[in-house]
Amino acid sequence: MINEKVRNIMNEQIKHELESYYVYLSMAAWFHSQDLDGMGHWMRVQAHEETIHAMKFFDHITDRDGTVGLLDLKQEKTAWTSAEEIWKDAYAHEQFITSKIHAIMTVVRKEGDFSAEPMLNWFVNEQIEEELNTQKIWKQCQTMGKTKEGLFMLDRELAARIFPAGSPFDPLAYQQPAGV
Ligand code: OFO
Repeated sequence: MINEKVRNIMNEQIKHELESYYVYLSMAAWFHSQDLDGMGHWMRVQAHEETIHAMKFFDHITDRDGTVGLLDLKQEKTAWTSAEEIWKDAYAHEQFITSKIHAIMTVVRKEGDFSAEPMLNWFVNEQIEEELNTQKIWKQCQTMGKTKEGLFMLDRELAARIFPAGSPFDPLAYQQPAGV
């Protein structure tokens, strides 16, 4: 059975992961409104990944006989003035999420919850990648993204990100085969 303190902080993390989903979906909407569809696509894939993160915590609590209690979601920002601003925010957001994951690890260790540590280690590693990806694109925006041509080139590159199989965010995933 899951320890109550660990359950509570993981329950809160479900909210943070779903808020991440919301943040990235808003960012996708902004990019699409600016005809930066490659960046919009990248953000849609990211949004989908965040729902997977939320469900990892959801399942961990449930599998250990705990009860998930979904909390209200908060949306801080829905408009930006440039692509560079968005990528800067995305990187800052991932740093915030890393601090939350580390806070959970602190509680897990303090409570001696050996069953939670392996799944949490997955998130510790994942956050290295999350920060790296957003920071890298933010940096590219500050260099090649300064010109219109450079920004469109970067946009095209980011269109190549692949959706996890069957993602509901993938416009192609639910397309009816021809003739059906
Ligand atoms: Fe769930 O890692 Fe991003 O936010």
